[in-house]
Amino acid sequence: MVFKKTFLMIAAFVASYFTVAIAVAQDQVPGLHYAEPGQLGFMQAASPIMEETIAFHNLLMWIITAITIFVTLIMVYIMVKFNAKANPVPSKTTHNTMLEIVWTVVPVIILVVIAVPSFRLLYNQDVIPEADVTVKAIGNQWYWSYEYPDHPDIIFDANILSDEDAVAAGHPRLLGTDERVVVPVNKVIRVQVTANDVIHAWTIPAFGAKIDAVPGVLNETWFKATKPGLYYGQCSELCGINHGFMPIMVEVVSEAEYEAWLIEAAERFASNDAPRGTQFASAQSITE
Ligand SMILES: [Cu+2]
Repeated sequence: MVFKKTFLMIAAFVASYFTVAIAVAQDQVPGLHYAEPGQLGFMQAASPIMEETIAFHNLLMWIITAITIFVTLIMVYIMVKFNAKANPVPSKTTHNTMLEIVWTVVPVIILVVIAVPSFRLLYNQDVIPEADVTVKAIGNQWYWSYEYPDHPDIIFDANILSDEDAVAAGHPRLLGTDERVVVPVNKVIRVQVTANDVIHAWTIPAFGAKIDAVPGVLNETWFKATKPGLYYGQCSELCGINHGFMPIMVEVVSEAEYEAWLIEAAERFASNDAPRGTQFASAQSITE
C-alpha cells in the first residue's frame, strides 16, 4: 500500500516534469526564463544586477563555508584535547591579549570584506540610472494591471491562463498570463509599482528585480534585460486566497520589435475602457 502510494507520487512528479518540459516553447531556457523543475539555487542571470547578486551570493558561500569548517575543526579539537579524561587538570588562564585582539580584528575584517560588495549591490539596485522605458505595475487581488506612462493608450490587465491555455501557449504551468509586459533588450527599464487593494510584490527573478506593491505608495525598481525571451515571475507577497495565481510575464524583444509592439498595443488597448481597479478575479474561476 505504502509502496503503491510512493510509486504513484514519483510517477506524478516525473509526469509533471515532462509536461512542463515539453510544454515550454523552444526559445525559453529552463533556469533562465523560468525555474527548472527540481532546480536548486538561483535562476540564471539576465541582467547586470542579477549577475552581481549571484556573484555576491557566491562570495558569501565561500566565506560562510570557511567559517563553518574552521569553527567545527576547533570544536572537535577542543573536545578531544581538553575533555576531563584527556586533560584532568585544567589551566587557570583567564586572559590572552593577543588571542583577544585576533578574534576581534579578524571578524571585523571579514565584515568589511562582506560590507563593500553588499553596499555596492544595494546602491546599484536602489539608484535607478536614466530610464529608457517606464512601466507601471499595479497589483490587484489577484492580477496585475500595467500602464506605460509615456504611452497613455497602453493600459491593460494581465490575468493568469488556465493550465490548458498555458500548455497550448507554451508557458510553464501557473506562470502564463494572457497579456505580457514588452520591453526592449539592453535598455534601462524603470518599473513603478503600486497596488489597489492589499500589498503585493512584483518580481522577475532573472532580472534581480523585486519590490513590494503597496497601496498608496509608488515604489520604484529597475532592470536592464540583456537576453531576449520570455521571463516569468510571481506575486511575492502573501496577498489573499489567489496569491499563487497572479503571475508576471515580461517579454524582452529587440528595439525594432518593441517599436512595432508599441503601435500595435496602443491600437489594441485604446478600445480597452474597463474601469481601473474594479475587475476582480474570483477564487472560484481559478479552482474550477
Ligand atoms: Cu499578490
